[in-house]
Amino acid sequence: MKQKFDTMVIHGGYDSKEHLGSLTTPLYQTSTFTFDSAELGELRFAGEEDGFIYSRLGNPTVKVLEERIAQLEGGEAGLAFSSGMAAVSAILVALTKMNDHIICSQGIYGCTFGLLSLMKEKYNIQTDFSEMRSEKEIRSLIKPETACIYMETPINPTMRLIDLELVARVAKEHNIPVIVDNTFSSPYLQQPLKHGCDLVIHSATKYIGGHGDVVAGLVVGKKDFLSQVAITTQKDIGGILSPFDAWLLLRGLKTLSVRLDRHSSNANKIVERLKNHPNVANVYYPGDAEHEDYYITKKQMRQGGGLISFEIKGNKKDAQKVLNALQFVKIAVSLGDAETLIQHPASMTHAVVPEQARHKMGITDSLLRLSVGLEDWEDIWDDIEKALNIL
Ligand code: LCS
Repeated sequence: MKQKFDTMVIHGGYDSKEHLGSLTTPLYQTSTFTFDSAELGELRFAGEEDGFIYSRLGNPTVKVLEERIAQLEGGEAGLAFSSGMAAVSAILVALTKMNDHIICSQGIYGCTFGLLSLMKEKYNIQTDFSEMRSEKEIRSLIKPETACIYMETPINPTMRLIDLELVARVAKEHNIPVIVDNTFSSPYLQQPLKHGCDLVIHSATKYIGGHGDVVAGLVVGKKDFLSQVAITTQKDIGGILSPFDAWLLLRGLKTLSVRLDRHSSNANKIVERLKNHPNVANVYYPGDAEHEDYYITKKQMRQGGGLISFEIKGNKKDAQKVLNALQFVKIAVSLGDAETLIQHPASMTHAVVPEQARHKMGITDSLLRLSVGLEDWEDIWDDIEKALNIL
């Protein structure tokens, strides 16, 4: 019987019988693997015999993680990378060639935007940014050279959503692969492949790891495609995950569901209070029934998750004042950790995005992004409320 999600986060891809009965996945902290004979070495390099060769080409600890994330996303195969950006860049390099075209969500993590700008500069790969609100809007952007559709939903940091089924439907008509950066949701809250998308990317640095101690990336998709990526862009560009980081992610994953339940319930309570605070202008949270895109949340997300963005009544200096007044909520980029983190996207995660493009994305100077942690929500709110009260 196919295991349920909460069982797969703990057991997926691992059989203790294959590892001397070790309950937890052993850490194969090795750079290389010995061959019993020269001939066996030759067969392994030729792909005619299963087995490990060298840790850039595959490692048993990393392999368990790749199988587990594939199961959790409901995909055929997984691939692990040294960072979320290593995953994003490997997939975009694998799917595009010079003079191609990409359709991307109107709103994207700052470094992904930076990568798309680099690809335009170096290889004349043009990107059209789109809100992807309707089939018509997406269809109007498709060209013969459109190589892929790339999106985040929820979008970092505006928390706008995109209807996965709608985009996948249009893309299918034209045979264009759809890539979804699922970092903000994790597979517990949203599984894009089930809605017809082709590839899922994670900055595993965030909810997958969950403890703020790893930088990593994961991709899930079709086996044939990812096997090709493994022996081309991943092997030759080389942004592979270390065995120890894979081991930390396997440990973090075991509590994914319980962590996300708590992140979401804490966030729900903070959202209600933020909405009623006199110094807060707008609150953006996918689990809020008043969110503009709530109808999409209901279609494709289990819960709202742990991230809230909100605009204060004031300017950039006021936003910075609020951050500086916090006592235990930490000013830091990254998200999905046990600790509550807050940052100012316009001057931090999205500072690399030119001002005009930033405004198009909806990132104002008064916007703050809060990654609600696992602490007692009353303590989190107490700190935030006091900081807001100084305005
Ligand atoms: N995709 C999304 C949606 C992200 O938020 C990030 C990092 C990445 C990809 C890249 O992953 P990394 O290479 O860092 O593992 N987002 C960050 C953020 O919002 N604050 O700090 C990093």
